[in-house]
Amino acid sequence: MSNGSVFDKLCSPLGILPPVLVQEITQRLRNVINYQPVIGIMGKTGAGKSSLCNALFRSTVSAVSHTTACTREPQRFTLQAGERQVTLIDLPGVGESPERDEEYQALYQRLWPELDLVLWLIKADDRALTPDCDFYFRMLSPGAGGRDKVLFVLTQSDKVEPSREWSGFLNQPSEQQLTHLEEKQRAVCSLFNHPVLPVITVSAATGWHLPELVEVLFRSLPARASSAVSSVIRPQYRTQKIEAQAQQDFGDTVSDVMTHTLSELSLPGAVTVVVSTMINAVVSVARSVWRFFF
Ligand SMILES: Nc1nc2c(ncn2[C@@H]2O[C@H](COP(=O)(O)OP(=O)(O)OP(=O)(O)O)[C@@H](O)[C@H]2O)c(=O)[nH]1
Ligand SMILES: [Mg+2]
Repeated sequence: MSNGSVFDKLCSPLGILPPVLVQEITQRLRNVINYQPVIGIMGKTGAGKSSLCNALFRSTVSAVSHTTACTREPQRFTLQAGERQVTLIDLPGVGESPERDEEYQALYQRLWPELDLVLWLIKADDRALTPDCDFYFRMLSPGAGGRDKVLFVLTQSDKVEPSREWSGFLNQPSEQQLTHLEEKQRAVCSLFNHPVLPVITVSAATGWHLPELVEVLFRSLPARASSAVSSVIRPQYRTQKIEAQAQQDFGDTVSDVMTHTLSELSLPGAVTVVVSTMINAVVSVARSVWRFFF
């Protein structure tokens, strides 16, 4: 079956509505399917941004904006899987120089609303967290929102002291390393004033804890974004659990979009029952055909 005929199937319960409304809802459903999530990757230079992205996502990463003219411009990359696309934005600048901080902060404040989620990377053995902290608190003032989309990731965990104790055979930290990692996690929690999302420890080079990071990533993404992201994640991390989450989110988004569109019409009570039955029918088809689109 082609994507077009699957889409027609998805829209078939809409037949009871007036054509103008069918057209409106059909367009909004197309937008839900074609939604292009944007994920920001923040962190000092050398934190491991590129390495983590290469470890998590399918390798079809292509730069869409070049920084030849202006190194201050964040770089955008498009991840493509079939018709689905996700944009990654490399957000440099943390700790680069105090003079440039303000400029970056203003730039990122403008960019922030566009982002679905931000992975904020900190090297697990980095002792100088002040630049990250200053940047975070200056850019994201309390009450202004935006902190809820930051997912802190402690990277390069295999390098944490005593680094020679990392077990290559078991691909895991020693007890001593684990203790240091847990201390670092607690320190980050407290320094960043208890972030909304959990602080995750990973090693992109060895793959340690990447499945855990992917799980948290999918729990943290807004519902509209998880399906497209599931298309561009490396196949070994696209587990049944991740698929189930994305599928659920897709149904929820379809339901929200339809409910929102129809609520604008202030329909009479008797019609509302018919309409909500129809919404349930579309949502049920949406979940069952999810795999065709993603
Ligand atoms: N041992 C180890 N090395 C890592 C890991 N992740 C990254 N590295 C190394 O750390 C260095 C910096 O990694 P990058 O991924 O280039 O860091 P980046 O944040 O993209 O750096 P910029 O592009 O300069 O901002 C490279 O030499 C990587 O090979 C890891 O999990 N373990
Ligand atoms: Mg890089």
